[in-house]
Amino acid sequence: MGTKVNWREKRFSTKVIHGGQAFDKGTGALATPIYQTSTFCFETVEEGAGKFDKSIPGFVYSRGGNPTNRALEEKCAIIEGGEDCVATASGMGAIGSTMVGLLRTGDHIVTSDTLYGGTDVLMRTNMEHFGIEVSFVDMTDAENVRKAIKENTKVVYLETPANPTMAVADIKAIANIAHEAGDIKVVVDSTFAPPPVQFPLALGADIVVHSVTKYLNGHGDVIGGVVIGKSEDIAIIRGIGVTKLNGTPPSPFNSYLVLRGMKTLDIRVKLHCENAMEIAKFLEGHEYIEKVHYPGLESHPGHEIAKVQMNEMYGGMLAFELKEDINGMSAFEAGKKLVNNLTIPSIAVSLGDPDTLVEHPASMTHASVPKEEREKIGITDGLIRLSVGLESAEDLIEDFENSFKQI
Ligand code: LCS
Repeated sequence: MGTKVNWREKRFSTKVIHGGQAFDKGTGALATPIYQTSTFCFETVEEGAGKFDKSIPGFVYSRGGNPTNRALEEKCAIIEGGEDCVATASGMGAIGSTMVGLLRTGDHIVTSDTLYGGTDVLMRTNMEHFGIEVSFVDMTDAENVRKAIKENTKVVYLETPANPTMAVADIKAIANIAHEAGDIKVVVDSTFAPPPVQFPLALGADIVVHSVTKYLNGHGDVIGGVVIGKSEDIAIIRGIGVTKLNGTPPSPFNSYLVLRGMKTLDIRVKLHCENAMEIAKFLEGHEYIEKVHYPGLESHPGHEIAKVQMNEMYGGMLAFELKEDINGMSAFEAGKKLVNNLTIPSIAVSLGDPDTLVEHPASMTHASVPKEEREKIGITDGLIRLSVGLESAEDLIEDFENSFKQI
């Protein structure tokens, strides 16, 4: 049965259900059990020694490995097309563990000027504490990466689409530039474009990270992360980052929930994309709207790259700005009124949930980015970010129409 099938050879909707999840050998349980245990027992000292030196496969202690977490890791490696994966307690745990695994004092990172606020703080402040140099570039032009690479560059780190401006970077072009320049790892945070929208490893990236909190779990009830790539890189990130320095494995219960959520990843993500496209088009056509940032719109500067790189699906995230001087109000004041009058979306950070979520990056997710930097990259006070959920797109559009009328 399932154990003999190479799920990697199957189509996406099949691998996302079966990958990493053969039925439980001990009991026959179809759903992967929650192995809620800290430690694992050995029949003999010899067996313990063998599991420690890895000559006998198996588990020793749940910080270093756990069967429920392992099922999640195997599933994620299979769906992203990577050799291996390590799961973490959060997306930041995945990013931080990757950085401490791959970098040493004196190394240099080239990263994007537009990142999730937490990652921006990690790059802008925390990396410096370890003596790691960071250059920030506009990654919408891959040539900026070439110009920023130095002799000590070890990592190129980017998000695409970027949180929250939806700026699109060309993964293939950036990976080619980095790999031509030397032994540089290209790390892509693909949280905004989960599979089956975007597959960074197939485009030449070395490592892909996800905040599993978002689309992979997809139900808004877990914080988690994953790092996927070549076995040798994942072994270092697991050993140094996740197991030792950070100590950030997920709880088996959370991995169980993510495995459960991922069974419907394919159909959920496609519906997020369809709904987002409808809402993006509606907003773009509204008289009060100045700009809609959605890679699926022809007006988006990264649309042509996104068409290929995002498999014509474009994701469930968008951002928009209202016009200045609507009924004498600034774009920010009018935007606040619009959001406060919506009845279906919840005002909350996070994304990728079945529920539509709306937030104000300048005062919430990106409040930690210095105002001057924020404005340079387009995180204006008037920018509103929408994580389009799985409700009826018609209901969401009606809700926006009603709310616009109340401005
Ligand atoms: N990467 C991206 C692109 C993110 O958007 C986030 C969180 C993270 C990494 C970190 O993941 P976490 O540790 O939270 O699992 N983004 C958030 C956001 O936009 N609103 O709330 C959290």
